[in-house]
Amino acid sequence: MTRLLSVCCAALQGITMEKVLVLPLFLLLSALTGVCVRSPTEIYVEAGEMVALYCRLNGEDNHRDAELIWTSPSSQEMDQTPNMSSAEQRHRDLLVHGRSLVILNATANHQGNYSCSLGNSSSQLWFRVTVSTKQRNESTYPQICYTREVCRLICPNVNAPDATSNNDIWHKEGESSPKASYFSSVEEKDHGVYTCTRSYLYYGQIYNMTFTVVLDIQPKERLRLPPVIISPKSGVIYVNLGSPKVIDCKALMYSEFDEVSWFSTDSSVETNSSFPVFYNYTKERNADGINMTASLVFKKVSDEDLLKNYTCKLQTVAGPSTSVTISLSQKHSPYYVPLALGIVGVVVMILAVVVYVRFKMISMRKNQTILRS
Ligand SMILES: *[C@@H]1O[C@H](CO)[C@@H](O)[C@H](O)[C@H]1NC(C)=O
Ligand SMILES: *[C@@H]1O[C@H](CO)[C@@H](O)[C@H](O)[C@H]1NC(C)=O
Ligand SMILES: *[C@@H]1O[C@H](CO)[C@@H](O)[C@H](O)[C@H]1NC(C)=O
Ligand SMILES: *[C@@H]1O[C@H](CO)[C@@H](O)[C@H](O)[C@H]1NC(C)=O
Ligand SMILES: *[C@@H]1O[C@H](CO)[C@@H](O)[C@H](O)[C@H]1NC(C)=O
Ligand SMILES: *[C@@H]1O[C@H](CO)[C@@H](O)[C@H](O)[C@H]1NC(C)=O
Ligand SMILES: *[C@@H]1O[C@H](CO)[C@@H](O)[C@H](O)[C@H]1NC(C)=O
Ligand SMILES: *[C@@H]1O[C@H](CO)[C@@H](O)[C@H](O)[C@H]1NC(C)=O
Ligand SMILES: *[C@@H]1O[C@H](CO)[C@@H](O)[C@H](O)[C@H]1NC(C)=O
Ligand SMILES: CC(=O)N[C@H]1CO[C@H](CO)[C@@H](O)[C@@H]1O
Repeated sequence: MTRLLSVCCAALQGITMEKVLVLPLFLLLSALTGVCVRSPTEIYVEAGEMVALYCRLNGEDNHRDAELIWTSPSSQEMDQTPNMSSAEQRHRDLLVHGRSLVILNATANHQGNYSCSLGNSSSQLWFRVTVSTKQRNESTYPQICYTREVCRLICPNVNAPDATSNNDIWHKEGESSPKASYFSSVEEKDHGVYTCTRSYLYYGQIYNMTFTVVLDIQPKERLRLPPVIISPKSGVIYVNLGSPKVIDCKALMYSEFDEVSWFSTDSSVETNSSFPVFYNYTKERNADGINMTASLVFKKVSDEDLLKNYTCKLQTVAGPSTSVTISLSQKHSPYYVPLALGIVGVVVMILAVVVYVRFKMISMRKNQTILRS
């Protein structure tokens, strides 16, 4: 995707790194769409290859449905490409597919500046196509796999019509026979430069598009677990009616945008501590992530509270939310347990005293007999 990315990066001017870190992805993407910068995207293609120029203009709302207009070096005038006659397209080995202009069989005649724009909008993207006849000179796509893990080489997705067959043909640089794109357990020695050739059928001809993927093999990454609720577990929590109760929901997460909150059966729980049931929370940041604790506070557990379910929900920006649901139940016969413990205690003490006295008397008698004799 380097070709596309260079367009994006150009459009990123004016957004500082700080903002990028804080901006949620969707904001970032929407910020990208309108802005356009005139420096052209460099495209290198080998003669005889196919290449697709993707127009990454989404347009502002009022231009969303506008036609894409391409200009090419061979025609100085504007091409209303959606209506460029197919004979004309074929003559030039050009094809418009969706938002892409496809050069089917690159020749020196295709070199030069291309642009796309949306309707009458002012934003315009430029591409500078260079056709090389010597060695392969094109964008490379980096890919990382981890030692002793499954690795599948990914042929970059291009913005061209569907390939004729799904069978991309892979070659490793310096080896003549084709390679499989799948490693069940990838090794250090598998790193290197791979090419992927994908075939397309147009006008009864097969055209090839070749991509270069640079595979890097790295040691296994330290596993980062998904955000998780550590406690409580779903189930019943025993409480004393009329007593205060605090239930801590502890979660481990990695993003400032992740949140832990409590819901009851019918609504979200208040965070206002003047309510009889509310929750408050703390966040602790450390090198491993963020520990967040949301404490559900019952000032006095009521009968009503026993009828509801309480759900602690962890909402994450990175994935689906997770939750645990608990309900409250009254502790059974709260006075029995201490009472029983008390009785056992008393019995044990009495026994101890009896045994002690008994031994004392025996030893005293022994002493007396020794003295008499
Ligand atoms: C591509 O162009 C070259 C040079 O004009 C020609 O020899 C070749 O047959 C063309 N390939 C296809 C698939 O049209
Ligand atoms: C393409 O545009 C660049 C400026 O962006 C210009 O310097 C160059 O001469 C143009 N090339 C052609 C073939 O028109
Ligand atoms: C652009 O075209 C739209 C209709 O396609 C029209 O409503 C709008 O006024 C035009 N804007 C300019 C600046 O010409
Ligand atoms: C491709 O070739 C051009 C000159 O023909 C050179 O300026 C450019 O750096 C080369 N790009 C790569 C990726 O080799
Ligand atoms: C396209 O690739 C296939 C398989 O690699 C090859 O047999 C064929 O000759 C290529 N066609 C062109 C026009 O380069
Ligand atoms: C909390 O609730 C009380 C009573 O409903 C209200 O008076 C108070 O303004 C609220 N406090 C906050 C911070 O919302
Ligand atoms: C949450 O509220 C409880 C009860 O008012 C209080 O004891 C506790 O300190 C509060 N915790 C935080 C982090 O504010
Ligand atoms: C966060 O929670 C984890 C797991 O319970 C614990 O090992 C770690 O010490 C906690 N970190 C902080 C800063 O409380
Ligand atoms: C509480 O949860 C249990 C099990 O998840 C469910 O059977 C019960 O209907 C729920 N009660 C309410 C009031 O939602
Ligand atoms: C996609 C597009 O704009 N198609 C137009 C091509 O031109 C005919 C008339 O010649 C229009 O009817 C199409 O809408």
